[in-house]
Amino acid sequence: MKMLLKYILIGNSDVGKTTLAWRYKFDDFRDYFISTVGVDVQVKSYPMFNNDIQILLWDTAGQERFESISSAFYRDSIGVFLCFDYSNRKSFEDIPKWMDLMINHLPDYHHIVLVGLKNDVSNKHVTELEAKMFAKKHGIDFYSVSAKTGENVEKMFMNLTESIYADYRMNKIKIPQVLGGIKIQKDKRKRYYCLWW
Ligand SMILES: Nc1nc2c(ncn2[C@@H]2O[C@H](COP(=O)(O)OP(=O)(O)O)[C@@H](O)[C@H]2O)c(=O)[nH]1
Ligand SMILES: [Mg+2]
Repeated sequence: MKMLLKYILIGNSDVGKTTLAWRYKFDDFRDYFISTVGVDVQVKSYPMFNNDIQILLWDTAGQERFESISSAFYRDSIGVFLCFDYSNRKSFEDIPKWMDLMINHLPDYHHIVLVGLKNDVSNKHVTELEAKMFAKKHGIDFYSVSAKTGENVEKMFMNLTESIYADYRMNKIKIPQVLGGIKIQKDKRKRYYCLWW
């Protein structure tokens, strides 16, 4: 059995989304897929609990203006990583705009994670406390990560994947309801990509 989970990276240009996706991929490289519709998708497998869980991590390819991201990018996303950059105050202040923009396009079952990127920099213009407070106010998770050092990267993706898997095992995810956001596939053919377009 194969579970396919679509995760997306959202946030202003230059906050470090692509670097994060590459860091995630290099820890366990499986595949790399460049689409023709302006998104890059990193694929990563997790053989857990006798299941093969595959994460499809979608990254916008340089079109991070709010209006230019099509609703297809958000559709069926079971995990949303809302990214800001510790060294860029505006990237944090724009987070509510990203939330407003995408919220109506997400499936009923989804998780939103606030991500503070470039945790390694010394010139921080956002404090961890205010990021934590924002996350708490909106009932979402928060991680402080660095794609440069790798701090918290694997842990962040792994924790989300484990909690989705647990919800699935406890029947909290109704498959027809999230059809598209989560797919179960019984054979090993690589044709699953087409399910997402
Ligand atoms: N110090 C530091 N710089 C980073 C980190 N991640 C990305 N960068 C730098 O930030 C810039 C923008 O990164 P990029 O991944 O292209 O951002 P994107 O536009 O959001 O995809 C690049 O110069 C990266 O080298 C990080 O964790 N720490
Ligand atoms: Mg990028």
